[in-house]
Amino acid sequence: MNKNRLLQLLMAHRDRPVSGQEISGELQVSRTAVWKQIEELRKNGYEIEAASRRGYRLVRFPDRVGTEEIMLHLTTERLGRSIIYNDTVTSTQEIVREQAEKGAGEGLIAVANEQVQGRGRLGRAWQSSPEQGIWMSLLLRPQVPPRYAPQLTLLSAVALAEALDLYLPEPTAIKWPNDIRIHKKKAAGILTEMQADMDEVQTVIVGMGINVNQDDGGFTGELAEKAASIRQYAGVRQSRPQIIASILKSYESWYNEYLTNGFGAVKDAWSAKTDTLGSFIQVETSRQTVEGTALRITDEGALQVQKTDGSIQTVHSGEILDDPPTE
Ligand code: BTX
Repeated sequence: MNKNRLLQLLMAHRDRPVSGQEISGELQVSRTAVWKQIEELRKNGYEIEAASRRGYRLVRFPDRVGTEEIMLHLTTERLGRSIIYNDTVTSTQEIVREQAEKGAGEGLIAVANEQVQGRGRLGRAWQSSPEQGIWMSLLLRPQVPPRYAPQLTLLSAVALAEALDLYLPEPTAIKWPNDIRIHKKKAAGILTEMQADMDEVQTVIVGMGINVNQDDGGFTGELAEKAASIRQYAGVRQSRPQIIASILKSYESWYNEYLTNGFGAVKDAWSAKTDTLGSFIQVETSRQTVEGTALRITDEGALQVQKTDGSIQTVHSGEILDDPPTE
């Protein structure tokens, strides 16, 4: 029997018990098979009430980010329809990269409960503690020229920020290019790694790290000042598989929009959701530090900065030096 179908049935009837007979009729299996699967689910941390004669009721599901838990919430057509879950990995980026090299298709995701070598941009480390967050990588194979890579970076930020807003009392803001912040503290980061030949992108692996359930003591060292979790602002623990499903839903709809109509709507949404445009910034690029007012995003996805001498400089990638967090 498909465990997932049983779970879906129980999920759909969380307000009342479903009888063993009803389940066995619906799923075309024996009542003994139903009972065995219920036991199996319980072993995996599902709390299922069983009232004699009346049936089974799902009371609580575990906060696991396993394949079944994600599938239970997933409403996408393509993204996340193939899932690789591991409890502990070095980095989910590596898992997807290996699969991409073997020819895996667009939409594959790798998710882990913990990363021991989670990484950020420019070789920085990304803290990925067990149970606390979403550590996930997504494989894309867009047929676009490599110079459009910054557009995908901005698209990822829009998709992720919009999904996280569903769980927060006030909206997140994007810091160029793709930090998702709450009160200027980083709640999520995105790492976009691309492989391309001269004129076409081969693979893009989008790594998303989202702080979900850390409490006030959950960040230590420099992160105590700089990082935030959804729980800290939402007030209660959040369901990670549900958030994953929301992210993939939002991502799929922005990605479809982008592939069909181009970068325009993404650019507008990003520009409306950032707190970078209009601010005075210092951007460190690989060659220099550019200082001035962040003006706009170009059609290719680069950032234009107006320097104090009035000249305009276009920055394709870099890092904005930090402004202090607000409470
Ligand atoms: P980034 O280079 O913008 O941010 C890295 C910096 O953010 C670190 O130097 C540190 O100051 C801070 N930082 C580290 N961990 C956290 C955290 N948990 N919350 C807030 N701030 C933190 C951002 O890089 C890209 C992060 C992508 C992470 C995903 S997780 C799934 C995938 N696998 C993987 O190894 N990386 C990606």
